[in-house]
Amino acid sequence: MFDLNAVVAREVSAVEVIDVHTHLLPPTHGQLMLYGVDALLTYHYLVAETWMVMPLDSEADSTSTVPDAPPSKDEFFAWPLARQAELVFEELFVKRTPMSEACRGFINVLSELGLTQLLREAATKPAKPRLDALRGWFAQQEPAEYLERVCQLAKVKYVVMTNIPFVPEEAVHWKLKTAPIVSPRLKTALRVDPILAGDWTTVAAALRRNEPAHPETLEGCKAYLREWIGILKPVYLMASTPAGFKCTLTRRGVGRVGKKQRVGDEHAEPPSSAAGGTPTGSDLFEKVLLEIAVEAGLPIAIKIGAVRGVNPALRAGGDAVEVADLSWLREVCLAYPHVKLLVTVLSAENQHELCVLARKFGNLHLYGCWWFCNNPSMIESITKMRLEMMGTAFTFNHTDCRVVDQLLYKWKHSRESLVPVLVTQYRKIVDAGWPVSEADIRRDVQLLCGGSYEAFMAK
Ligand code: REL
Ligand code: ZN
Repeated sequence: MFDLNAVVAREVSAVEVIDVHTHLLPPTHGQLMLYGVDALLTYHYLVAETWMVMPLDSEADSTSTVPDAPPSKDEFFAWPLARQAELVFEELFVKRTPMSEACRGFINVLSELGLTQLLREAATKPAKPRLDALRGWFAQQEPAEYLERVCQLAKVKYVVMTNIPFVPEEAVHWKLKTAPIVSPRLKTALRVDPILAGDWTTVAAALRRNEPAHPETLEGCKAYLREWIGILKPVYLMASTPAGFKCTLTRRGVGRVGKKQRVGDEHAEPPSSAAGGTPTGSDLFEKVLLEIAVEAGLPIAIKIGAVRGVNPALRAGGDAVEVADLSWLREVCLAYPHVKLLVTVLSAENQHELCVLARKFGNLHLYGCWWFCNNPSMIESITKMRLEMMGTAFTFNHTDCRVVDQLLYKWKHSRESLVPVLVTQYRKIVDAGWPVSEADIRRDVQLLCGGSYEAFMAK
């Protein structure tokens, strides 16, 4: 028998991964493609960690004339990005040991780029600004080439983006005469959170603003999604659920993908719409998103368990987690057997139940260790359970990167976590008498890192 540990480590480090969900945007989106030292340090994970150690807002005196007096959160966010980054670096890397996963990630990004020496110099400089030399290095990178270089270094075949037509600054890039040149490393996904959130104000505003405008009705909403599917050609539709989300189905989705859905049940109008009110998230999910998914033959990627804006002052860093009730998901899987659902959950408590559901429904594919679960200890325990319950029929991880360079650390850390878990599982099979070959290991690693996702998408 070959050296199991060495072969698994070799295959995991060599595999070209598919990153099934990120927030990266193409170079043609200009400033919206984030990369470099300031974007890395102002990642909301690090900003939230910084505010754990800053004085309380009430202690921060905005009128203080003392140089370097601590800012309030609002002042901090009003600062130029470079100044915010200097503060984060000072608090988390200079005054303290950069112990957390996100801090280690920043160190590893620079190490992968060969910039460790510049980082050390930054940390030992006598005063701020500490990061100018690093800033200078990133300023020399040409965005499109840099994206390509990072993908090669991180061994990422392609990433799926998050494309949000509801955000005007993003939408504008897709409506230009010269359409955005999307690198083959970037695939599109149509993100529609306001629909699941039942945020009719945002939806209606987008319908009005769109050129051409669409009527502010469920039909108008479907027309809007059809138009954006035409523009983006997404690989899937995606939404995260609002806290406490439930969907009460009023119809049975017996339609096959690519065909118009047959409506089985005549009392189909949601009570709120029937009463002339605005539709709920449940209405919009059923009567708009599921219908469009059936019609366009597109999977829906759902992210469950975030509680948005628990501390609004922290902006993107202010979201938290809840244990979600997944009973509605069970109903949807059953009622819409031909709609493919890619699902991830945020709470540790929901992971086991989701594994069970994935075993029950061939139209549910489980992907990634999302956000607060994307730490080695969690990745290892969650992946161990998934291998035990699902074999290789799931997608091991996604990065959720917002900054291009993060691909370097997030995949490095994920690969590190996968090796011991796989080795332990293989050992058990080998001990039981099954001959695991090197080719088996290569195939399994490929399945876990994108192969199972592509097989599911091709179903
Ligand atoms: O796609 C999402 O809903 C989340 O991943 C984001 O809202 C979140 O801020 C993200 O950066 C987490 O990793
Ligand atoms: Zn995300």
